[in-house]
Amino acid sequence: MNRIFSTIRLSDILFACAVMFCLTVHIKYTFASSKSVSQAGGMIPTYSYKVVNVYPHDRHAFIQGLAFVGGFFYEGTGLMGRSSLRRVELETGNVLKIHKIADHIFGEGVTVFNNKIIQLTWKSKVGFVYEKHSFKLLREFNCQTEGWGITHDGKRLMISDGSATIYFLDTESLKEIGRIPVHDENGPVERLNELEYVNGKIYANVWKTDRIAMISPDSGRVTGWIDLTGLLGPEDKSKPVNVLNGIAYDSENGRLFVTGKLWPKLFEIKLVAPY
Ligand SMILES: [Ca+2]
Repeated sequence: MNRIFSTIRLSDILFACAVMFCLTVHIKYTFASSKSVSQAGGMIPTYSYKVVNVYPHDRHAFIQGLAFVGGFFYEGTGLMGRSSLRRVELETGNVLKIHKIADHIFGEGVTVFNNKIIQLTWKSKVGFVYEKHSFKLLREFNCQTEGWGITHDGKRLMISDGSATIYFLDTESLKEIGRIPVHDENGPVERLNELEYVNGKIYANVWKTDRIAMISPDSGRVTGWIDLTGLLGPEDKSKPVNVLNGIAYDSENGRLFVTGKLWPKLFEIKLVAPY
């Protein structure tokens, strides 16, 4: 009797241990999973901003591309019949040089790579390469996607097409050499627009928002957000303005500039960390 009782007790104990072990493993992985998701979401900081300088800007310029090189802005403007490439003076907003694009083409992003300017177009599946100083057209090239924003990291071009994908292009052949899907903790980040490469990150305007995504070029992960709500005041909206679009980085002096489509002002800002 005692032997049977001992056997039953031993099996009960083993069964109880097995149940406890399974419960422990389940609870551990359940909590670990929700914790990592929570931490991933909570760890993406949202930066605010401080305005350092305000400069006048041509409010008729439907800004689709913005770059700052050698003390000047290089701008690409859009809309049918109003698209152009411009060299613009920082302090005054004066247009120092302009190249108008054919009326049937909608101009998009621009970037300056060495002594060349590369300009995208929206749906024409063509891009332009100009000599930086003279704006002489050096070549045209084919685009596989719509053209929205463009920037570079010194080694490759980076292009957006309004989706959640950043495409990398070879700087000579202008052919695709890779791509990354851009995402945050909620999934793909769509409508990536004007781009700027800043200190190892790709900054991207998100179309129809006041937000800029800071993207890792290696993983496509959004590592931070910039919230520019309120940058353009009500006094600047007496005439029609469109969305925030246009980021330029002065890498020599560490200045970050932003503007928008049909905005009468261009801002130098500093980012303010959330903590
Ligand atoms: Ca830019």
